[in-house]
Amino acid sequence: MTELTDLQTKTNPNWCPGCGDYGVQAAVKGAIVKAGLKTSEVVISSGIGCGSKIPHWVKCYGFEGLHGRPLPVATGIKLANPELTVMAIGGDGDGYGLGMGHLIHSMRRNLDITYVIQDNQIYGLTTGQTSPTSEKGVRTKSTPEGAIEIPVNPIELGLASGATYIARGYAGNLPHLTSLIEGGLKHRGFALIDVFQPCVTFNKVNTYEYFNSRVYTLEDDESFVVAGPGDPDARCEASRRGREWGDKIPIGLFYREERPAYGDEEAALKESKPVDVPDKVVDIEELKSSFM
Ligand SMILES: Cc1ncc(C[n+]2csc(CCOP(=O)(O)OP(=O)(O)O)c2C)c(N)n1
Ligand code: SF4
Ligand SMILES: [Mg+2]
Repeated sequence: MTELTDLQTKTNPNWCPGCGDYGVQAAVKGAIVKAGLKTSEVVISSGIGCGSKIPHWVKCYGFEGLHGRPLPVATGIKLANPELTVMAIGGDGDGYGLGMGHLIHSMRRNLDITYVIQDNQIYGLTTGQTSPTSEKGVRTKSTPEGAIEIPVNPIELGLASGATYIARGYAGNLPHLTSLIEGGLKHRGFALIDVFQPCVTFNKVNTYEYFNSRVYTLEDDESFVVAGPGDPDARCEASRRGREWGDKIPIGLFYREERPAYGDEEAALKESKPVDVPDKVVDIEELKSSFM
């Protein structure tokens, strides 16, 4: 049985004191333990950003790649060795900006991947520019007169693109976030988990105080039913709650659907897994000439 101490790395994170990424890191570790996974069964693929450094500080397999590219790497790992539990983790800039194309197609493919997006509504690592989820009008280094665009809505994006587990958590509510990530790890299919992750250094609007006075959990709202594919009214309600933003902002599981994951329907994977194909020495000249 995996204990939290098994996931402890030799070095500690260097995020700013109070950064929401500490909460995400703790929730990821807690979810791996609660899901009953061995450290050798889990891989975390990340992009580039403050939050994307997380593979350095969760002791399982990890790959910190390129900005916006955690999903192509996660896809390759999952299809090569479907027995692994694969997570992708990265910032809002990483996932909803440069990586947006990968995100949409990964969701409609229903790859069996859990994607945690550290949504601090800012570019943290590059010291405070607007991100795709920054609110309209917010003043940052890159928008001194205020952001002109409206933000991406992750919940509606997930619903429209075919993700089969769509949730939103908050780094300031650790038990709730842990259980959402645990649910994503156990879910067979693409889990999108957007996480409010305060950047205490560069986002002076969306702070812990801001979220503490606004967030409520859908699980505590008796009038809310988690939507599925066969219930159009509940799906509309999930979309409406996803747009709710102001004095009250919901967190929790919005939508869940059981649909075959991409790897389940790929004929080549039914025959053999790439990881099981024995290594063989390739004659590079022969290979090149076969393409001539
Ligand atoms: C292809 C490419 N474009 C731009 C960058 C510069 N860059 C590094 S991190 C980053 C944004 C970070 O913001 P986010 O993904 O939200 O992560 P955070 O730091 O907020 O956790 C950018 C633009 C890069 N490394 N590679
Ligand atoms: S800059 Fe922001 S996101 Fe990055 S470590 Fe500091 S508080 Fe966290
Ligand atoms: Mg960010």
